[in-house]
Amino acid sequence: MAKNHHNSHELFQKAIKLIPGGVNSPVRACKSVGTIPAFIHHADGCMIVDMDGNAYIDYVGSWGPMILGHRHPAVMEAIRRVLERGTSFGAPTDLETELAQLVVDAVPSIEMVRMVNSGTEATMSAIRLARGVTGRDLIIKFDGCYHGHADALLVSAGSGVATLAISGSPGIPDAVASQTLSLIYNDSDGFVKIMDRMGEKVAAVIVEPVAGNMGMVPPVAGFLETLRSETTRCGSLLIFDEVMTGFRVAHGGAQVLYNISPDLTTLGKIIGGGLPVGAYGGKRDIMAQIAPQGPVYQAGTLSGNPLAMAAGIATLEQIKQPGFYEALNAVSEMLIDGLEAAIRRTGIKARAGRVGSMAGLFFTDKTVRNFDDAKTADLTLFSAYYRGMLEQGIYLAPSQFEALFISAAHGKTHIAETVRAAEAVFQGLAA
Ligand code: KE4
Repeated sequence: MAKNHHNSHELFQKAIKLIPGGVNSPVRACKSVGTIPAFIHHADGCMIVDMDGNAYIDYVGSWGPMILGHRHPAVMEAIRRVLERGTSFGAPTDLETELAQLVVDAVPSIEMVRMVNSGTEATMSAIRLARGVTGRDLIIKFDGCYHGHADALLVSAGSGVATLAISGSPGIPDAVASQTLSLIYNDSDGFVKIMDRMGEKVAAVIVEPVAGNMGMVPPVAGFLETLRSETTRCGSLLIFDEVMTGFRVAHGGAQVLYNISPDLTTLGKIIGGGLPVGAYGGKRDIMAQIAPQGPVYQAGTLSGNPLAMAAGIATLEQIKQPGFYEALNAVSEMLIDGLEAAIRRTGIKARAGRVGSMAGLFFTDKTVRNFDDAKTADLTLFSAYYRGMLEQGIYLAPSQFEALFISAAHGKTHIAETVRAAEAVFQGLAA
């Protein structure tokens, strides 16, 4: 029986009168998949429940933070405990140092770290720091990679920009946009050619070490190594944007998985356990340039917020337990194996893949290595798949250019149900 979305419809009609597009982040509007957003009432474990009482198996996980699943007891207890002390002080607390230590212990390239309130703030600050440290202006990013909505980075971006086919955005001065070059992801030769020509002007190269904002696209062999060697050769900084991959694809992030040591790393999502947190960190001599220790200014009223720190600490304490990633990756493998079997059985034109518990499904039979490849995906087919899966009780990111996230709360029964639903939807689409 078709799900009832009456309350979500009513709430959306109210929201669009007061909030642009009715949402506080564009991709949530579900415009590209032809539906209105389900307004959520609550979530628990791997399940999310909307305002009409419809329950779904959740593969968005708040776009990555909920690696433990929703309302994990340790996270909820940590927030309750700190709540008794207050909500915000605008002064240092022991909690910030505790989370900083957990990050430094886990991420090999980070010796010092600064907390901010979002991934955008983290990448914006890392870019400013790289420009301040090198005295150079030019930034290199890659088409389809999304690093938040700071002016310098909102060019040829992925995620919502790709979903909404916004090429950059009005409001970004040419003078700013011209200082950012966007190259082809996984194109090592093209990158070397640019660095040969202008490497000495490049302040930083920022990359998603596993792309998650053009759909999930892993680095091809040698790509990250080339970024590392060329930036070292040219005196530019290499920034790994691990807002999505950090503590997701491995405990130490993609830099551990691929054994690359960036100069700066940006983090977010998981380190906040669902509360607003971002962070940037790196070698001591670089981070020492940040105010008030150094001259590069960056600040934030709610940076290091005690509740957010508590949620992050509780989350990182859980995921550092022995066996956490092995178990999470085993369940993730089950999902991909199941989807691939369903694709074979139904003959639907689609490709599934994963890095750790960050997964992707492209509606194309082409191997996807960059944004142009990703754009060969059949968006009409994806939209029908999205709507079909929602009706089957599976909650996915409403865009072909996003990733799926599996949490520790996803069990074998949830995966089996997801694969069953996908096969049923594929059958209908392939017919
Ligand atoms: P926030 O400013 O949204 O916290 O983080 C920006 C960001 C930076 N870097 C990477 C690699 C990211 O994936 C993100 C944000 N991710 C998107 C999901 N694709 C957030 C979802 C949204 O925009 O609502």
